Amino acid sequence: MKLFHSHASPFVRKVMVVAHELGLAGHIALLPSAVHPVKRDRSVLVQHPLAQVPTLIDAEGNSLADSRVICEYLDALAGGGMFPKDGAARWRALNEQSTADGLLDAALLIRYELTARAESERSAAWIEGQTAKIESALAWFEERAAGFGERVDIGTVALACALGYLDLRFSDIAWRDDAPDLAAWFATISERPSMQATRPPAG
Ligand SMILES: N[C@@H](CCC(=O)N[C@@H](CS)C(=O)NCC(=O)O)C(=O)O
Repeated sequence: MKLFHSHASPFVRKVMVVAHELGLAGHIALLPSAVHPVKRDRSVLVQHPLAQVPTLIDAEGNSLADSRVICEYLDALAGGGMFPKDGAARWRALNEQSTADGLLDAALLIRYELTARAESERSAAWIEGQTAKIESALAWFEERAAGFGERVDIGTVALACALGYLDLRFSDIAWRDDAPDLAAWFATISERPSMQATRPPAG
């Protein structure tokens, strides 16, 4: 399998953490990409119309996007492990994944506002709205963090990757100040080999 990736992408990181946890990381060759919402990367575009990372090319040459589909695909390939099979545990993990991904979508919208748009086109109200979304998602997770325990599934992995991205790109958001339980939980899960192996380079 091949994966179009970028070192800083939190969605790619989620896929690779899942791959490490499932023992599949060694079967995935990383392909470089230069994806951008405006200047699209044609090498990814010819494989998938959204031209985003992560995009996976499977062993038969089929392309798969996005991170949720790729993670579920890898989980099926490995015979399960990262997606609780049914009942409340499944809906909880999927809902946590959606919320963590939504937090990341808001963070990326801010990032693109600041890096892909001319200064004269930027909207302070837009950035404020997306920041509020990040803050309310963090508060939602803080309410739940004490109950995470040692659970490692698609919900907690998505959250860990989202928090890692905030630390990488939004160090001005001092999220630990208002989320002590989340901070303690994140420090522990960050020690896992899967998280260590996928740590983005600083900068
Ligand atoms: N929902 C997608 C989001 C992927 C995404 O936003 N990837 C970013 C990089 S972190 C990207 O490819 N940006 C370029 C673009 O949006 O065209 C997923 O879960 O994979």
